[in-house]
Amino acid sequence: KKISIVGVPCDYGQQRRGVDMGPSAIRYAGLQQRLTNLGYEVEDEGNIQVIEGDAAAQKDEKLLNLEEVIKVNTALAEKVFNVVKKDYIPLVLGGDHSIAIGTLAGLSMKYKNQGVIWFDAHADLNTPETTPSGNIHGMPLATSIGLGHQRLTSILHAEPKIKAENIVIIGGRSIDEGERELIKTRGIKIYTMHEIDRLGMTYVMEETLKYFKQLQIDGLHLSLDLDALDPLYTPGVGTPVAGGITYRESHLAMEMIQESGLMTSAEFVEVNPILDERNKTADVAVALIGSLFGETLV
Ligand code: DIR
Ligand code: MN
Ligand code: MN
Ligand code: MN
Repeated sequence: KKISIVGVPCDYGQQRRGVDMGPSAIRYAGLQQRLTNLGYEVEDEGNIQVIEGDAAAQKDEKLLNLEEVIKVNTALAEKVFNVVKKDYIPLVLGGDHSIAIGTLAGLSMKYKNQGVIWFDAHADLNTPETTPSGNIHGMPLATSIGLGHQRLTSILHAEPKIKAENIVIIGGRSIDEGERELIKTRGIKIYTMHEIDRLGMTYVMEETLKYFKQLQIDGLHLSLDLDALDPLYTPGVGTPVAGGITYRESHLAMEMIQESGLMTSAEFVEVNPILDERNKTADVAVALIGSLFGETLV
């Protein structure tokens, strides 16, 4: 029962400043105490260094801040690999969602058949060809299955970091045309808000976890974008979308992931303190992390 916290103060994957302060906001919401209370040995690795680039050198409007995003994700991938090598559970704090590129690259060095739960209002399956924004935080899942800019898909090694069929997206409600196409052609599993409304979160999580057991995954990563929740609960995100997952539903999902015993790593991203209300979104992140790591009501 050992957890390593890795902060990634990166805001280069999108265009709203402030998400680089996410790791501090989550730490100040009492993260470490929450985990030690559960009996974990917790090590805080501090933050990955995020190097500012030459703004004038940025020319590709389909891949904004590409050089910075490559640098931070390469450093993060190496760090995550080191954490899993010494048998700690990586808990990565964003930063914008582009950092999942590095997290998944690092994890792929140990887990050859890892499953990924992508808790998000978005599918993050854009490529430089399909992106409506040029924001790399809309591309990490596509990148991790090997699609997109070669320098992003080849961090640590040239192989895809995950298989398309090992992905389950939960909470989707803002999906772009190119992403829809990929979901269909690659057979990516998604439970949109429609399915969550119709089937209930209990059923959705039961199906998801059953699916991963069938796949005989050797590791399960949870990548949680705080915009998966309704902005009522997590207003401090860069791209809020109405009609999201509730506070209770998201806790239930975390508790069911814990109960499954499958989870081997997690990341919490897109907390932007500038857009937040009294650190509400970071507080929710820490409460969810508590449930994910085994807090129960009694
Ligand atoms: C949109 C927004 N699909 C894009 N993506 C976001 O820019 O690619 N992902 N916000 O979290
Ligand atoms: Mn996302
Ligand atoms: Mn999102
Ligand atoms: Mn986002």
